[in-house]
Amino acid sequence: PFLENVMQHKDFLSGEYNTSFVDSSPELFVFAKRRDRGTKLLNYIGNVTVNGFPGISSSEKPTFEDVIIPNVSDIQIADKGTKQLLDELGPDEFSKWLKNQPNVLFTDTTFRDAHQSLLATRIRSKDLQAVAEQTSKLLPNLFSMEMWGGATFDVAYRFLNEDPWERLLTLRQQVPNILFQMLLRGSNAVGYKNYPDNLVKKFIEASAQAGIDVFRIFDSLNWIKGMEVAIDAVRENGKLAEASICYTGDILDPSRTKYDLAYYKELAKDLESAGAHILAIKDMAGLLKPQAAYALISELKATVDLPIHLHTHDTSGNGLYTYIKAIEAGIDVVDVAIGSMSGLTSQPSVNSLYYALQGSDFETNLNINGLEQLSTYWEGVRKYYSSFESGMVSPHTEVYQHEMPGGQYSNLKQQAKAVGLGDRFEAVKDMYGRVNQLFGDVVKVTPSSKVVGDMALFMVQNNLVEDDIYEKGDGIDFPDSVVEFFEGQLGQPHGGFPKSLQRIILKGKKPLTERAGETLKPIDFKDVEEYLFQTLKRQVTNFDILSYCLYPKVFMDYQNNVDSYGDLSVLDTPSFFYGMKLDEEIKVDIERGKTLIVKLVSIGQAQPDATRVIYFELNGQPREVVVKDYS
Ligand code: 3PY
Ligand code: ZN
Repeated sequence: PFLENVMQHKDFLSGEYNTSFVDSSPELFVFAKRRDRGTKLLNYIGNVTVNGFPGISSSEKPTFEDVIIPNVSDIQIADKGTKQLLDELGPDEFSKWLKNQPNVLFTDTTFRDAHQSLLATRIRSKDLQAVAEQTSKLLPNLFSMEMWGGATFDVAYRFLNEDPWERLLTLRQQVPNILFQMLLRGSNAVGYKNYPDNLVKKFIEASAQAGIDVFRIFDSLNWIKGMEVAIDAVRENGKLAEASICYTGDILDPSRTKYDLAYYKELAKDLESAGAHILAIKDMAGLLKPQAAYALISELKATVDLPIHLHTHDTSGNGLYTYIKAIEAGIDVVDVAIGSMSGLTSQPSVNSLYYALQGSDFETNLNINGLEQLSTYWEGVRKYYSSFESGMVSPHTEVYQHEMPGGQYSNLKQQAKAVGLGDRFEAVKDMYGRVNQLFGDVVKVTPSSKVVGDMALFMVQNNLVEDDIYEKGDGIDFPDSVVEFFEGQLGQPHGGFPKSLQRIILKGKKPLTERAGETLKPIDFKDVEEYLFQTLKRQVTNFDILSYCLYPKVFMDYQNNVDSYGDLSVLDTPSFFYGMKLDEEIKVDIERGKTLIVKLVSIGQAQPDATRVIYFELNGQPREVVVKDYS
């Protein structure tokens, strides 16, 4: 292929060349990949059929009922939604419009936080795309759809073998009328550590270009310095900067003085000065009790001139009541999830809220029949993902004690299982609350929540209590995330670190007192591009460069998987997770108008080298692949 490329090159054809044009023409090294998509797909199906999928408990593929996709063929997409309004008004005027319009508006989190919190972020693009146009037509009055950020970026590559940018670009095409919202972890972007400022800026620019309109920015310690770079970058890109207060503690409890109303009012003023277009109250664990919501929102409305957007989780079961009180206090937007993807560690149900507001001054103009149809769709799809459910089946008021974010619950449970503490999760949860106090009562949200979780697991695993840390800490090797936290790598907590504990954990290392981003070396994106071009042997995009910078290993592993298995996003979800049953036949649309029909005929005996031959029919022709059996 190299020679073919050379011979077609314009300099070569014109005769005006010397050999240096080979060095200066990287496109010569871009070779069209062989199109053996069928074989790659069979390799994947064979492999997952024999070896299973990580985290999927049952080896036998269940029979799922067909999901019911709402029929919207005779509904036109509304030609004017919030997306058009933002494009027309620009972010500053849009923010004023939002504050002055009289209704409570809604963000649908079903495509991001709802499944991050209920199903370990495992919903695949295929299942989102199957209902995107329907959502856009049935819920044209939404304020926004949260559909990116948080853990979706990492999980898409790492566990789902798919490209999160492609998800965003495709959904953007399908939903032209509603604002797209993402969750951005300030200087941690969509990762778990601080990144250099130029990476955070470039990531925001690319996300805006790919279709994000509202950036909900937070810092995991409510440290404004950790958010400023991101707020400025969002403003420079002409998008909406929604800066967050992360809510922790309990403003109704006079004994918890660290995070009181005065603290939140100060923070709100600082975020307004930092350039926020919208103020978010990010109640990531669902700790904001109804009366507290009323008090907090009333006070903040009187303190800042910004529209306010409330986010909560329904873990305690009080989410709807909290929203009603917030609405009475004049909240502008609340985060909700479609009925069958709501409740528990997810957001409160929009279907329920619709009815709860009937007969009040705040009735909504949402289409309840549309909401019910979407709920039916998600009820069917959710069954594909049952292995990733957290096991929580009823509201847990204990969240008011341990204060664990909704998105962390199912994850920490998996982590506990992985280190052999599956049957001691009660102790882990209890320790989580105790570690919070040990650390001086900190804000707990990704990534600070992960630090508290890691320490809780570590203490339970090693049978340690608080006194042991103080008495024997000098001889204890603490988890990396805990050491980095006390080094100030995630920023500075309100009120500072507990000094004696910091000394014990750092063992002589000097902590940072400034923002990590100030001392991190800027990334040379040209270097990264060159490296990726040489390694992947193809033209690389800005998106590739960013993904590599954020998650180098995860991104390269994904590239290897694409090389072995091709584009797996085309496969239906049951087959993706469970493979195929004997004699089963599935259809795979690999591109528009091109369908593969795959039948699993038989699975050969394991050979001495632990391989098996898998016999398929592909479009009626016999085909075999050899896979390694890891059992
Ligand atoms: C995330 O950062 O992923 C969160 O959902 C925090 O609440
Ligand atoms: Zn959340």
